[in-house]
Amino acid sequence: MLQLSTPSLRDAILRHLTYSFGKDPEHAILEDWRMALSYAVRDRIVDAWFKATEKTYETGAKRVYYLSMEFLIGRLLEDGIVNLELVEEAKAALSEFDKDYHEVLSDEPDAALGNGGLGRLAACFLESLSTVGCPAHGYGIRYEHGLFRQSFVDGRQVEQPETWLGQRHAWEFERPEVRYRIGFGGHVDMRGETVRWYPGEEVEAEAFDTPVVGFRGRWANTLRLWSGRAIHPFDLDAFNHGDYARAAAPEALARTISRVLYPDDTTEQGKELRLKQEYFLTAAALRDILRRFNNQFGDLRKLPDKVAIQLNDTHPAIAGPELVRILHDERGLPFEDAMEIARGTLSYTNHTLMPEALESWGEDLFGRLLPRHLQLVDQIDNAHATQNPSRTQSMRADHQVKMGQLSFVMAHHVNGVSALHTDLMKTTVFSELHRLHPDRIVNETNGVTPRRWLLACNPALAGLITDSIGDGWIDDLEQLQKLEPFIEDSGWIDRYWNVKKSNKIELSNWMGQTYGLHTDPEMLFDIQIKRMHEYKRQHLNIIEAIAHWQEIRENPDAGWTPRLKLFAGKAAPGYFFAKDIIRLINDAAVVINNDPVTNKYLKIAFLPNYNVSLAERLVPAADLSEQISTAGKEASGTGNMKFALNGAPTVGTLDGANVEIRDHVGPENFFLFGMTAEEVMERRTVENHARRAIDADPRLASALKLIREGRFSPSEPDRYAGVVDNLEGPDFFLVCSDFTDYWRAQREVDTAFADRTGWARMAALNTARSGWFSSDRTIRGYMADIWKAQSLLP
Ligand code: GPU
Repeated sequence: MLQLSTPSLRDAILRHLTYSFGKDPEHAILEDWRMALSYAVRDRIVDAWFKATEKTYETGAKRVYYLSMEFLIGRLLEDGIVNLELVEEAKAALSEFDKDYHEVLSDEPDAALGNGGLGRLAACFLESLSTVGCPAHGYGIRYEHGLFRQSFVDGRQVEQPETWLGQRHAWEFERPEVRYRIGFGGHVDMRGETVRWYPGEEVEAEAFDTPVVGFRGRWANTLRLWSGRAIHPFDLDAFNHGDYARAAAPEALARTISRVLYPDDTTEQGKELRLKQEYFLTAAALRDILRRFNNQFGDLRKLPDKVAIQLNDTHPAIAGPELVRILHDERGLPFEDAMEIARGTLSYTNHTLMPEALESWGEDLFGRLLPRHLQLVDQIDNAHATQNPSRTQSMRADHQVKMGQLSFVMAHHVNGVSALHTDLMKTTVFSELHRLHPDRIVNETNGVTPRRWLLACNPALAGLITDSIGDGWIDDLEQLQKLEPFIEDSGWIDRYWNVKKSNKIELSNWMGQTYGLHTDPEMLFDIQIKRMHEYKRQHLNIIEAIAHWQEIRENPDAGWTPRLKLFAGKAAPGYFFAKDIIRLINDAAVVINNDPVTNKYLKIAFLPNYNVSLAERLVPAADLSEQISTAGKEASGTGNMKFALNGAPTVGTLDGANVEIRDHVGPENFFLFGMTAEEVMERRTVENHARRAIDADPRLASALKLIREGRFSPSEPDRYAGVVDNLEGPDFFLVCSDFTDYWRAQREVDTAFADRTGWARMAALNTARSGWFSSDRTIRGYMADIWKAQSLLP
């Protein structure tokens, strides 16, 4: 391979500034500096990338393909700098040009190609796959517009389009030579044994590659995103007739397919364009995978030995029928063999049990867009029924195609994302399929990458840890256990506490400058950041805050623990209840923050436009992590892990990975409250459960009364009538039933926080015992249990 000597970062920045961007230091704007630094870093990543690719070819190793409709990668420059251990060099180089490192990093727009946990998990997985040296590709869609930008007008959420490509983006390589035609609609031609699909409409998928570098630059994988283009981009005939709109129409239509990310999190949209996007991603990825496999190995029967394809939820579930179609219709393998090869290659991760998120498509729409695939789904379903005579549920009931069942049947392994979630999969949604295939479901509890979620976002804590136990923890996070002996040392605990304090001061200053929000870093920083959803129960949090406010007002001098409650999160644009909760929090914040009697003790803020970068600011400064979903509803959670790792104990329910976090950090370092998943199911059957809970708790009753009477919306007193009606009536997510115990847990938090040393120890124990929640551990689990893939690192 071509060997070039590596210039110093300073020289590389100057070269790129000059020759890639045509600026000298005097005329360069911030974006030029950001781009020049990015290119300088990118050059080094490319070196690692080529080496990894060579090694993968040389060894003929099995490759992993992670198919996901979302990759919530955020900013990439700091990731690259941190993973290549260039932080000090980059700071020094920039300061030679009088540029501030953090200012340059902050110029990069977030790539928000995802909604929430599922998309961020995919991004953490990519980084861990590279860090552990597993040959892998991520496949996704290059949305022109990622998740919308959120702002508030009179407390209400307003959505604006996001335009991450509006500024220059440093990380992708366009691959105009990698293009596939993707078809939709049309008809199926059956001639005896030979079946052919003739699509009625075609678009082209073009590849854009982003290298993803692992820690210390020892390995790099590829994120390949597909962009839609027209096959014949321009209708010259229409143009010549003066019809310019019609002339440009083919291009506009084709580009629509990768235009925007659907802004729904754990709810299904069921729109035609969404199904098109799903097939577009999947079909392009499979063509690419098979081309690469063909070049290197050829014999399709070896596919399961050389290729592992992971389906991130059911969104790419069409991969099952598509792979069967290619192997059977196009390559001529018998249907049964095609099935076996496809199943040997595919595996499926389930991320929710909530019925509204389980994808299913009406057969009319499905058959219109993918006529051959509908036939194959039937054939797959029939074969499965024949092989399993005791089966009662079809994936084709009610004129629907049920993507969860299809994915299960087409996968050699199906995994849940936390121990509790996996158990519930076996007993609820997939109980029949689990009975028929008892070895198929496995658990792989989620994790987060410690490079981004500790080393990069919390340099002060990372520094203390490395000072104390060396830097082996960065890619072997369980080494954090070595911190435990230090926790007995009061001098060390002081240092730990000072780290947290400095992070809180930094956040406070930033919030002051950015939002004009004045906060006292001495307060307990209580943070709930995640998508807005009834099951995540941000309303439980704000109702408790209102009740607490009342209590402080009644007795202002009772020595309250001062608390700052921070919220952030987006609601799907069509999810009106969730938007009401945002508005309620904003309205309540105005009233409570302006109460001179109480505002030393309680302050509330909802920060707009939650994204990965905002999380990176908030997580290191948190004292308390709110993980308060209705038990049985949050598949795992991953924010919960980021907080624990950064020394914020959890107030939470026994839901998702909270259960495992509590097991690891110890029950005495976790504020547990609420019903268990089993008790939740019981409680739902109790008549008037909400009413009973309200009647039993005057604090809850009076908080709900204040909301109903318009205490927080004086100009429109019945603004929240709908919200309160829901809580007093169906209250499906059992806010009222869990309120009293939540309130108790919060008072325990108050008492515990008043003991500074005790709290600091608890926080430090959370850090020391969170090592298991590294996504490196998760990825090694997938490699061993599901993919049978090897690391290629020495
Ligand atoms: N999740 Br389904 C999403 O973020 N979006 C989805 O569409 C679906 C699930 C989340 C789960 O809600 C969360 O509990 C989990 O930690 C995360 O996926 C990653 O597994």
